[in-house]
Amino acid sequence: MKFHVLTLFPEMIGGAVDHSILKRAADSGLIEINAINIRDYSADKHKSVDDYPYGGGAGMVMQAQPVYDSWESIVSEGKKIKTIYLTPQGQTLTQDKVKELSEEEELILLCGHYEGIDERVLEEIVDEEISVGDYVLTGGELPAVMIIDAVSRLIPGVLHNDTSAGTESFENGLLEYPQYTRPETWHEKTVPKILLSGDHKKVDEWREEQSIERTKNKRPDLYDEYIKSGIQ
Ligand code: 9D3
Repeated sequence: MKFHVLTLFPEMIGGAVDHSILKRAADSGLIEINAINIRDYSADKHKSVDDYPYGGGAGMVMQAQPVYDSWESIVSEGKKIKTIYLTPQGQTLTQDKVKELSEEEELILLCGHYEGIDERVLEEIVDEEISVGDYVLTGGELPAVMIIDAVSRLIPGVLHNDTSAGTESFENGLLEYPQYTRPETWHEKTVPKILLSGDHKKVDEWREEQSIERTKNKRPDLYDEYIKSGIQ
């Protein structure tokens, strides 16, 4: 999967994905990250990319031309690549959406800054708008990294254990069961006896029970969905 990120702060993308799992995925060619500095496409000698909003108001608006030209530099070879604008006004990212995006061969992630981007270029290039939740950030760079992270781990070979991406939180609509490792006693707390029994069937049943109980307590909203889904 190739991720193109259109941004005024390309170092925020490179820095965040140059570690551990994503670094290994990039090194082994499973993912590729192409961070493009929109400022490199500025047409004026001062390299400006923003201007005052027509109609007045606070702040600056990113101009259509450098955004369009940076986008055009990616799609000029004629291929159709889904373009996603990261914006607080978008649909909230979900695991279902992440799964859908992981089916694409390439993605273009457009990050906004200042008071937004000239609407006319958005009309021409954006296929989908995505938010990462109802809170206010300074720009779309961290959301772009979140999408890269969430999508990459669904690509076969990116995670060591290829079953682990499928059997965890949100996959069946339940939270994960609690985990324990050595020592058997820590701060006077012991590991649940059943996990030491070696009875895999019993262990599986206990874990499922714990998942359901946890979801009921910690995420009653997910628990309601789980009940309504009828998959118990
Ligand atoms: C002055 C602009 N704001 C009016 C209240 C709106 C605004 C636009 C852009 C506020 C923040 C931002 C920067 N955020 C993002 O670009 C962003 C974002 C976010 O802030 N929250 C959740 N998801 C996302 S995706 C992109």
